[in-house]
Amino acid sequence: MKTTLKTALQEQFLAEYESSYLYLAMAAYFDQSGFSGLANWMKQQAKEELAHAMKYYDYLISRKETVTFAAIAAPKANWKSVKAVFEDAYKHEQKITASIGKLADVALDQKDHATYAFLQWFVTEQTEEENQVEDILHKLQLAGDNTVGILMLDRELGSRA
Ligand code: OFO
Repeated sequence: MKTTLKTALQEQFLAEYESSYLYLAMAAYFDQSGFSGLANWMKQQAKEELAHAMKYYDYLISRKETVTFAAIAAPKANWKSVKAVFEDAYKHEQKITASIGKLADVALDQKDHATYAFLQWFVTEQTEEENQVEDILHKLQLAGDNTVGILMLDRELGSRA
């Protein structure tokens, strides 16, 4: 595998851990604010991100490439509202979608079809992740400052397993 592609995959492995860390920080913010359902949703999301990281780990190993480790920056810990948390989550997913798009471009550029095929799962997954967060944001927009509406969403998101 060419160095640029290998480095990009190693960086994405780290980015998935960063995502997990960010969502766990969001979960803690919700738990500490009394929204256990929203916290549950974020904890499940944090677990999914770890599973994504492992896909990169396994792929690098399967291609006989090195898995590299680096420090993970501390995520933000405070937000001004429930909506602000999901706005950040949405921006974060858009950023991840863009970086997977770039990774796929590099794979195509280098005619590494195996990596390009591997990345297709993530391309599909990102559409789903962006849609899920967008849907929650839409519900929060409808709820506005209505606490009952936010508590109903808290109950709904508490069932994510
Ligand atoms: Fe790994 O999908 Fe979100 O960031």
